[in-house]
Amino acid sequence: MNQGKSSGAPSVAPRVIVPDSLGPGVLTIQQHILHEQQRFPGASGEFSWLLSGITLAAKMIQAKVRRAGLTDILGAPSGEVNVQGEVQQKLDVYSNEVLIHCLKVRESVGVLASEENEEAVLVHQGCENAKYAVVFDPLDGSSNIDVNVSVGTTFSVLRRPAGASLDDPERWVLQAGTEQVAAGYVVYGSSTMLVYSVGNGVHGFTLDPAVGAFILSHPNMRMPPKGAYYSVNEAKASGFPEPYQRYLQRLRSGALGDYSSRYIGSMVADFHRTLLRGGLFLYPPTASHLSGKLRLLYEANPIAFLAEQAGGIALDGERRVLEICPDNVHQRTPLVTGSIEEMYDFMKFMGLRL
Ligand code: AHM
Ligand code: MG
Repeated sequence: MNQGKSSGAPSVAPRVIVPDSLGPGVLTIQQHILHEQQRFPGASGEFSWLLSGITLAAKMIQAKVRRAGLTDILGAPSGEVNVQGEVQQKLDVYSNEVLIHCLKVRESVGVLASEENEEAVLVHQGCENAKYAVVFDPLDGSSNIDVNVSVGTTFSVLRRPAGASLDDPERWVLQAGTEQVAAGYVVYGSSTMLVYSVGNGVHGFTLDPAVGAFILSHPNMRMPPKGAYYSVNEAKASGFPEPYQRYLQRLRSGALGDYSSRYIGSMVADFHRTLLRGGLFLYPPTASHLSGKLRLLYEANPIAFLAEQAGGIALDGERRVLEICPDNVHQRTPLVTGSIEEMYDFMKFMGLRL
């Protein structure tokens, strides 16, 4: 039989269509990231590899969080405080170590900055060619750790600025939130969910503990245009600037609709509800934190990026959070974020035009 060897035609591998009975219904976060990467011509896969470091860390942290009451991981190590002067919990310290461990071996990562470390640190391995900095709060909602209430992890990925030297890691991270190339959070709640964006919408993945993979459960998340909840630490309201106090009175008055309050005290969990159900999350300036309590780079910026990507708005009370040019790694900011209708109403009430 003529095998076609003499014709000179290139041999063509027979085309086999592999049946996929699961169909597109089961998409892991790794598959999703690879798919997103195809949008960037010339993408080398480094970015996907970086994000897989975050998903690995998230799985390791959630495993510890899930067993927290069974192991000696609750509470504070003797007398440790972080750079904010706040008591560090053992889980804070563990989560920080896990993220550093999982990210520092990614060659594309040059600089890491964390709520738990005083300075932005240069990652030694492979940083000559490194393209990215990653900033994170390893475990947000520390006051909730010991009482079995949802906590989270927030992260933001920034591109190395042109000409930024290895001697100046701060320059890598002191960038406005508009420069984020990816941002997201993990919420360790009734399930573990990772929500992220690379600037092409917001996508949510639920960890399937039986499989050990984050599975796409919430594609193209959109914040409802209006909600029925507002979320703020009302116990501190007498220390809020007076316009905020009057605005809360407006929300309670029913002028904008019938609202209930919800406040968990873990920003990630409070924002996650706001993303799914709409409404407002506020952390205004207070008597003890005149610039607000939340940290700009690794708390407010990722949340603001996701809020805008999902069709919401995020302000520091005066301007877009994402437009703030930081001068300090641990800089704080007020944060008001939520659905478009409530945020327009807030802006009108405060006399803001953006
Ligand atoms: P943390 O990083 O020490 O956990 O602090 C941040 C948390 C946020 O998750 C939350 O929104 C806020 O602090 C709660 O603060 P408060 O107890 O003052 O309401
Ligand atoms: Mg924290």
